[in-house]
Amino acid sequence: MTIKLHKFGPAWGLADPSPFCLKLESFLREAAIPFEVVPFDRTKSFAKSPKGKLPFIEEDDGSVVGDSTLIIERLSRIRDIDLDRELSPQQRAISLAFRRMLDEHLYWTAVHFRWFAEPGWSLLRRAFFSRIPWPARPLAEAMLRRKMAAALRAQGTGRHAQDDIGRLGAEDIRALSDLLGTDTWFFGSERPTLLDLWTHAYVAEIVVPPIDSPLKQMALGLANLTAHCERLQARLYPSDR
Ligand SMILES: N[C@@H](CCC(=O)N[C@@H](CS)C(=O)NCC(=O)O)C(=O)O
Repeated sequence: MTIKLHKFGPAWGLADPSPFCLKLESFLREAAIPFEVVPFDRTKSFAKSPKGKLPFIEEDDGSVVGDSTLIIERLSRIRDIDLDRELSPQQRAISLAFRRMLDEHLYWTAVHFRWFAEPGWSLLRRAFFSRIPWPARPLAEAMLRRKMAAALRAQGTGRHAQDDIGRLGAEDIRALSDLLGTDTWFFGSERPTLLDLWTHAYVAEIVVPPIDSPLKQMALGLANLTAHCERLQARLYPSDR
């Protein structure tokens, strides 16, 4: 029962440059679900994905499932896994609200600082587009950037001034730190909960890549959050260190 995981692949010292791919892989590792990674193929991976995005998985029976959250929900249900089993209904509700904040709000502020601010864009460009041969490279860059700008604008973040985007994202990061407090894992749990996996994915994607931003400055100033990120990285990705 080995799952095939379609993701982008290692970048910037992390298992993946996408927080969605990273949190799904963390879930598979934490829940000890066997998986193999299917190498990213620029021409095939998105076409094969049911939602046109990464990550997605293929199961033994041929099912192809997209969306990190829906995949985690499905695997948890089918395999009777509950990483939040120690949490009260109130803690589960808070966890859900925070996870949605990360997926639907913090993510977009981070997208801005990777794609539309410096030094993010220059670094992202070098990391992800340099292998595309000339003259396809500038076309691919322009096309993808246009697509990201449209998505960011439709979501709303793309309509804000950069200072506001930085402040809004930094507020989310501070809220994570405040909620974590002095606990090892959120809510004083004995082991990582879903919110721990989400938080690691987003904080690592902000702190580890060599991209400076107000989000990174905020995260680096919060010792409990950076320690939490390193703790989860050491637990689930020991050989990547
Ligand atoms: N809700 C999805 C979001 C996945 C997502 O947005 N993935 C991005 C990479 S971070 C992607 O594949 N983008 C390609 C595109 O939009 O064409 C999930 O949780 O898996």
